[in-house]
Amino acid sequence: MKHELPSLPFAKNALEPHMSAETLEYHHGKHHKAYVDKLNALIPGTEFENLSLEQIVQRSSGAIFNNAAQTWNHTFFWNCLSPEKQSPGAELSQAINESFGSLDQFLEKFSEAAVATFGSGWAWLVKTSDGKLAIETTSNADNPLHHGRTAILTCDVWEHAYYIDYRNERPRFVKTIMSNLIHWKFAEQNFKMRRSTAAA
Ligand code: MN3
Repeated sequence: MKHELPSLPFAKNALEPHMSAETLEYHHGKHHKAYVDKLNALIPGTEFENLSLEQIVQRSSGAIFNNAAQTWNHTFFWNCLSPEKQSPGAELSQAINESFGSLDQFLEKFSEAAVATFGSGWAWLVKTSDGKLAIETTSNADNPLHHGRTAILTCDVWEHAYYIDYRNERPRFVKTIMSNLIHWKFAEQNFKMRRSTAAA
C-alpha cells in the first residue's frame, strides 16, 4: 500500500505570523514528505507492505517505525493546528481542570515538558487507559500510539519545527503555538473517541 502525503488542512500562510508559509513549505513539503517517501521505499516486500499506517506504527521497529511514526506524527500535528483561535470545549475543559487544575496550569506544564525535551522529540497530551489525561514527551519518532495510549494533541519540538521562525527559541515557539494555534475541536474529538486500534 502506498502511503500519501496528506495536504495541509489550512492554507500555507494561514498560520502567520505564528508559523510562516516558509516553515510549512519545508516542514510539510520537505520533512514530512521525506518520511512518507522513505516509508514507501522501505516497506515493499516486508510484512508491513499492506498494513495501515497506524498498524505499522504499532507493530514495527527500526527505520520502518521511524518513518511511519514521523509520517503519522506530522499528520496529527497539522490537525492539531488551526488558524482560528479556539478554547477547549466543555468535556475536555473539565478533564483538563481535573488533571491539571486549570487550562493555564495545563499550558504551563505542557510547555515546560516540551521545552525540557532533550534533542528532537514531541510533547503530547494523552488519554491513559483509565481515561485520565497526562502529559508525556517522546524522543525522535516515538509516539503514544506505539505504546497503546490515545494522543489528544501534540507539539513538534524538533528544531526543524521552529528554526526558520524562532531560530533557537524553542520556549517562545511552544508558548506561541499553544496559546494561539491549538485546534481544540480536534483535541476534543480525540478525547471523546473510544478507539482501540491496538486490536486491529
Ligand atoms: Mn517535524
